[in-house]
Amino acid sequence: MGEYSDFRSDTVTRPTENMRKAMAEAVVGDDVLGDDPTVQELESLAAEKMGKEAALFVPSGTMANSIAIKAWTRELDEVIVEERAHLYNMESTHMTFIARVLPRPIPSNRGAMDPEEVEKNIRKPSVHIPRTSLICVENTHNNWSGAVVPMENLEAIRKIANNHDIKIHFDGARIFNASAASGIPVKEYAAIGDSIMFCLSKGLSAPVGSLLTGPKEFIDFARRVRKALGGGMRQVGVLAAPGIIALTEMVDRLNEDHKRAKKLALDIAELPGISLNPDHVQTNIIIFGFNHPKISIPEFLTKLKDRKILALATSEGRIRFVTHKDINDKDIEKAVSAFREILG
Ligand code: TLP
Repeated sequence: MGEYSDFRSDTVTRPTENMRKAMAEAVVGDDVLGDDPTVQELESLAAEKMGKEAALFVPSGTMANSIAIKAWTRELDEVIVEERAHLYNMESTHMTFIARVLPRPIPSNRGAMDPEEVEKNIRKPSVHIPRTSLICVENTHNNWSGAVVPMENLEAIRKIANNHDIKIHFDGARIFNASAASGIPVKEYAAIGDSIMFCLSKGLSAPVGSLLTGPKEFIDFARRVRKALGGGMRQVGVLAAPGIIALTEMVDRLNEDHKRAKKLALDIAELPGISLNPDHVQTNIIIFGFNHPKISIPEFLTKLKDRKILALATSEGRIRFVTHKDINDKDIEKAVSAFREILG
């Protein structure tokens, strides 16, 4: 992307020098046959970091979520999801397409579902209606501007799940961002979920991959589902190697991204046409409403692009900026100047 400042997502980061070196030097085997030592190392590291028995390396966050839902449910079941959840809105309907279960979306306060509301939506057993078998939570919450969902809320939902013998799957695509922002160790968040997935290719800057973690029996089954979905990969140690660097070298810098996002939010919040509460920017995602008397969202994005700045419109008519390793202080200054110039 050269001279562009690319705020579209933290997925756009390029691998670090150490990652490229690790890829070149990775010892590999055939992972479908179970003998790629670099993948094994990454999976052990992931399981250890999350405090779970086992982990599975998958190509994407979407595949991790779809496998988890498939593995925890069966047809005729229903899954409680937060209404703006990524796995419900942005993953091409795998809940119905792959797991063949019904989503039951419920509203939230910036990603935190009211525990009473969750409990009310758990179905009573009946021949007429679906069985509630799973609750999904997400943290940080992408579509709530990267909000950190409070631990007390997650714990209250865990209690309810226990009382009703229901599993929890945790979409922790950006769990390391949540932990960096709140100071709560990732293991404590991970303990909320029977399973948790996280992504290597977002804030942690690896080129590809996510890890699904959970009990050994669940991961054994997940491995079969991954194969059935065509996600069995062979000498994939070359992709696991940068993942190991992501986990060992890239976690401690996430608060830099959060600080830059906050700075950008504070500097643009008062400009005409923008509706944004900078207090709501807790991590690296800034989502704001845009309603300008003279400029539409596509026009605004084009004007930004003319100034070598890339951002995305969300499906609900808002604009999203994301900070990451390849965004520095100069990119923030450039964006703020462009906003001022365009919006006046
Ligand atoms: N999010 C992407 C896009 O929305 C597709 C992004 O740019 O933020 N869970 C969460 C919370 C996510 O934000 C994403 C990706 C996923 C799951 C899916 O991961 P991938 O893109 O690897 O399938």
